[in-house]
Amino acid sequence: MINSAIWLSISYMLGACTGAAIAQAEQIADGKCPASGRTILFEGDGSFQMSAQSVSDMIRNRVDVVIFLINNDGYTIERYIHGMKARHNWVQPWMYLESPWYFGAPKDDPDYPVFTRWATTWGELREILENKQLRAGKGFNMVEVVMDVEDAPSSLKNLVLMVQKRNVGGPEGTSSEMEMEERVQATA
Ligand SMILES: Cc1ncc(C[n+]2csc(CCOP(=O)(O)OP(=O)(O)O)c2C)c(N)n1
Ligand SMILES: [Mg+2]
Repeated sequence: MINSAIWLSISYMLGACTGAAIAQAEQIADGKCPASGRTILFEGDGSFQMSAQSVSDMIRNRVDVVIFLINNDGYTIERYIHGMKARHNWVQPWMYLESPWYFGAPKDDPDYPVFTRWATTWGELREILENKQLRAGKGFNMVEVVMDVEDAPSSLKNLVLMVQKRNVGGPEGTSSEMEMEERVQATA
């Protein structure tokens, strides 16, 4: 597993995923990796927008990949750190699932199938996860998972709170810190 550590450089994972998938295909061909091996990427919408042209490289190199694109309308981690209402944390809503077509993916090529789906509920996601083509991981597979703007794991919310408290340096909270604490409690 390759993990982009929290709040380090975003967006390189699309390129890293391309390299990992090419390496995995070579290892499968050499018998060094089980043939059932798959390359699966979880990518934020904001991160995707910084290096979307990697999809072009994936298609050009016929990379077998499964991408889960987490669409929460922008930079949610930044919202938690710098404020929910900051305008610069929103990104232009793209038609993410059109990206393979824009970058010239083959239509109806059995050697390189393209699978795209959109999930807005758990039920839709569960159904997509049952799909045989997605599970096989062959070709270009992309699932756009739509989330609420403020949806984030409690571990992230608590981390942000802890860092904010440490940065303030005193026992008294600032108003934005207290706002954040209320928000964490409200959404826990
Ligand atoms: C190269 C780079 N630019 C900017 C940042 C600052 N930054 C950290 S997280 C983030 C937003 C990530 O948005 P997204 O991928 O949509 O993830 P989300 O938090 O919404 O799940 C930004 C801009 C960074 N870490 N690295
Ligand atoms: Mg996002």
